[in-house]
Amino acid sequence: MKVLVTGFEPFGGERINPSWEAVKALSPELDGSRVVKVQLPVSFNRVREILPGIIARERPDLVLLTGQAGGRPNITVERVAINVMDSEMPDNDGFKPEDEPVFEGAPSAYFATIPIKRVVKTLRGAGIPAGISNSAGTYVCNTAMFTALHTIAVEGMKTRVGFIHVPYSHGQVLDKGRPSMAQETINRAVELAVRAIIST
Ligand code: PCA
Repeated sequence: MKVLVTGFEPFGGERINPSWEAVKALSPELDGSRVVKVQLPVSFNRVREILPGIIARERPDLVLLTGQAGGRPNITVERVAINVMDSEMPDNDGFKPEDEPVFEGAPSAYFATIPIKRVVKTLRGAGIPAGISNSAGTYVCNTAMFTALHTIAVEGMKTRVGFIHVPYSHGQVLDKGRPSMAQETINRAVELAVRAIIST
C-alpha cells in the first residue's frame, strides 16, 4: 500500500505548523506501507492547482491530510468537506475569498472516506484526547480536503481520503493562554491514525 500524508506550512504569523512537524517525523514505512510526505502551501489557489496532480501521479491507496486548528484542545478527525472558500484571514498569498466555490459545479460536500470513529477510538485508547469534527471550516484545510475528495471522485479512484486537525503545540502558545498539546503527542496521533486506517 501507498499512503500520501500531507501537512501544511506555517501561516498566520506562526513559525512552525505542528501538522507538518508530525508528518516530517513519520517513518517512511509504516506497517509495510510506503509513506509519501508532502508539505502543502497555505494557499487556496495553489492547493487546488497542485494537489490533484500529486494524487494522480502518486496514485496512493490513502490520502491523509493534516492541518493546524489553533484553539481546538484535542485532535479532531473531520467528517465532511464543503464546496466553499470563505475567509476573513488572508492566505499566505494574500487571497481572501468570500463565499466562492472550491470547484464550480462540484457537489456541495463530500464525506471523509476513512473510518473516522475508528481513528478517534484508537487515539483515545492510546490516551490521546480526540473527537470527531463536523466542520473543517472554510479556510485552506477545508479546500485541501474538498480538493482531494473531488479529485478521487472525478478520477474514479478507490483511494480513501481523510483529514485530521491538530491543536497548537506548546511552544506556539507560551504567552497566549490557549489550548495546546505536546508535539510528541501530536506526532504519535498522526502515526496511530495512519496505522488504524491502513489496518482496516
Ligand atoms: N490550518 C488551516 C490551513 C492550514 C492549516 O494548517 C486550516 O485549518 O484551514
